[in-house]
Amino acid sequence: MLGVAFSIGVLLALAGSTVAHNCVASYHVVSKMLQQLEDSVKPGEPPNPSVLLAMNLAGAPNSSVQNQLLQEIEKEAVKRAQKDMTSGEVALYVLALNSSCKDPRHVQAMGKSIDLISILQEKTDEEVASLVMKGVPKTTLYSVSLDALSLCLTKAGGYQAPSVILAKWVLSPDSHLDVDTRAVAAMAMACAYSHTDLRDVRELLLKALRNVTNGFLDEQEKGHGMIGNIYSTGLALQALQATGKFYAPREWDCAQAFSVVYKHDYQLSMAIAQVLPALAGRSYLDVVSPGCVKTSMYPSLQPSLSPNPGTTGVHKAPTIEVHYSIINKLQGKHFSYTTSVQVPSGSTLLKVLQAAEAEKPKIFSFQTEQTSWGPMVVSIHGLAANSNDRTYWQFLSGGKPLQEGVGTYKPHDGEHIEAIFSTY
Ligand code: B12
Repeated sequence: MLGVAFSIGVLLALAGSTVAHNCVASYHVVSKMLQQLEDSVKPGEPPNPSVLLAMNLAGAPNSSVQNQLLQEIEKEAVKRAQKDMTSGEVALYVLALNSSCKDPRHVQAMGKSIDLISILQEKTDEEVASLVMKGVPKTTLYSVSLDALSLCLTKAGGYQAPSVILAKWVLSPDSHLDVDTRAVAAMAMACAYSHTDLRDVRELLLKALRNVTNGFLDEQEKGHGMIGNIYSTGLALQALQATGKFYAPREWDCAQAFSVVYKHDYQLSMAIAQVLPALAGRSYLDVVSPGCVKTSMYPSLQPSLSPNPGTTGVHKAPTIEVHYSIINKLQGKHFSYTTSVQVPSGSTLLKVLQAAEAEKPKIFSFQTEQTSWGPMVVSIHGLAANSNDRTYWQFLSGGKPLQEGVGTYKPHDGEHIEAIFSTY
């Protein structure tokens, strides 16, 4: 557990309670999540810049884990940024380095030095060119939002064009952007708004920001605290933390939104990393350059010596039956296969896919790739997702898309899961 060095005033006001005070969660909640993030950092695994960013925004003490993560991030950037990273990944690396007071223009590792800002500018220009020529970004509008946000926060050029494009998408009645994308776009547009003098651009950004933030407040009211789903709510809360002036004089009932988040037991470090800044009263907009992170509401949190909870005894779970279909009506030779497998109750969907593959390997073969959200299914029955033609394997239950991936989702007895080759 992280604990102890907490100023008496804040401690008295917050400790022991899970109620939001001025849109800041209790110390208990924040320190538990920080501990979960710390525990997620494993040597030898690809570093996650969102985790470092969240730790810094939540005011984590400068621990050896953070330093180790920072070094891995610098190494990974030098190794992969130019050739293998998407624009959004580079943007997250820039935010993480900035939040650790490191200059992204001079990232040094393994005897080499790279300028991550120029790389980000180049990759953002490619996204903008694709949007202008083809009407879709090279990757996704979520990544373009991260690009614009990151360039704007580092006061580098190249954020205005993507911010204007994002504003137009937000305002277009048929664009249907998901909550996650609107949230990051709102943070990017809020940054661009405060750094531009052009009247037309400011007016457009203002309109888009009012649209997104009021839309979130409406969705929260309808969803009794939830904005989108439990995983998008964190980013929406960050956006609402940072954009108060765009929905004023309307008030935000942050306690209602926080209470939904408190009830959920987030397990994935990526999910925690997106919600934690908001619970600590911060957002990605608090990464400032130069200057790292704006002063925290929380004084430094210090690690205590409490041991990790031990593992409990293993019980043999009863088995459940899950029906599983794979369907391609999109590309090449169409196919549709269904099977039923028995797995121990409480198994993840990944276990179902593995059981199906073990029983009928010629039909239900599949491949995954490790990502920041866990294993992503990238190929089934030899048919691979492809970012150039914007295809992916979508997972549904009862016709509705799952809100979790195969590594987390736990099907129930008799459930029918479909994997459908789709476009995004
Ligand atoms: C864009 C996006 C997608 C795109 C990615 C396309 C691309 N090539 O970029 C597509 C449409 C393919 C996609 C698919 C899915 N997604 Co998605 N996606 C996002 C979104 C909006 C942004 C991700 C991103 O670009 N990050 C920025 C880049 C720089 O970081 P990155 O680490 O390189 O991003 C990669 C991973 O995020 C990965 N990815 C995207 N979604 C998912 C979902 C899972 C479960 C996994 C393991 C990986 C993964 O693809 C990105 C590009 O390679 C996030 C929102 C969020 N809050 O993060 C949801 C989000 C991550 N997705 C989610 C879900 C549920 C899915 C699906 C399971 C939906 C479904 N019912 O099928 C599928 C994955 C199924 C599978 N095959 O395993 C959830 C995950 C929640 C959770 N607890 O696991 C999120 C948080 C949205 C939400 N609020 O519900 N997604």
